[in-house]
Amino acid sequence: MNFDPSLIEILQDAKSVVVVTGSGISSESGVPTFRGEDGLWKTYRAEELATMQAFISNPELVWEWYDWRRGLISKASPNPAHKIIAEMESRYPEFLLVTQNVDGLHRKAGSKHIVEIHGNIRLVRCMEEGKEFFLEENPLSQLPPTCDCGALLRPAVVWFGEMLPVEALATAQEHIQKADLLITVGTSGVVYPVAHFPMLAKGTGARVIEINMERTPISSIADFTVLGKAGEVLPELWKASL
Ligand code: BJW
Repeated sequence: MNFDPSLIEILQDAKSVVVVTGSGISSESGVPTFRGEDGLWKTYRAEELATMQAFISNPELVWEWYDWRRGLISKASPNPAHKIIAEMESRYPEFLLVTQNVDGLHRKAGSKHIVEIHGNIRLVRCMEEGKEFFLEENPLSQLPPTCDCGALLRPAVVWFGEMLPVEALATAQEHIQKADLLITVGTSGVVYPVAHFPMLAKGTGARVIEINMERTPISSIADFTVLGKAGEVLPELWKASL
């Protein structure tokens, strides 16, 4: 792969870096994305399942979707893109990974400075008591699963119309405001508030690099958009910048 020399310079000169990832980074690990060809489960779109309204009207259906995804995720391994991002931590004095993914693959790859801004699919929350804990049973023997107290359990993830975890959002925003480089990888850039992060970074003078298979709304403000598979582009880009 041939890269523009100024793109490589940006990677070499950066001191404070934020990487924002979306489901596209895990597609090469066998985890489906939300939109596009991959994004349908049965006849449902993510927007129809990832809501409290959907859960209240049909918890079994929503849990069936999560149980299916939990199964895929439990068998998935990090790909070269996850591994390069884990390596990035030790190169930059300031580094934060903000992932919208709930699959835990970044942690499996070794990332430590990470914010899982939409939660984690292995975690569940009691609808009555609010307590959260890891539910490792896979597949689940009972759909929908219930808490010891008898109440319904829900996946501890962020659905449409719900607030993102306050601390996670604040950490992400603080790092973005002092970053000199923000890199997005495998996100369509349509789901807020994360979709606003590249603009926030531009507003405080940072450079923005996008890696995606296709152009997205982020492309119009990015300094560079590199089209291709994250698992192929990131290792090449990283090697070229060493
Ligand atoms: C590759 C590749 C490869 C493929 N290599 N690339 C305006 C301002 C602010 C808010 C809103 C607004 N308008 C509407 C809202 C509300 C809403 C929203 O954003 N809606 C939009 C759809 C318009 N946002 C919310 O409700 C959020 N909360 C909120 O704003 O709270 C405040 C509030 C409260 C009450 C009322 C109003 C405001 C919460 C959003 C929660 C999103 N949750 C989900 C599910 C998480 C749990 C789960 O996993 O089940 O998060 S939905 C889904 O979308 C998931 C993802 O994290 C998220 C983003 O998707 P992502 O990761 O970008 O995936 P895709 O599929 O869209 O894209 C994949 C990309 O990868 C593609 O571009 C491919 O090309 C690429 N790709 N393979 C590189 N190999």
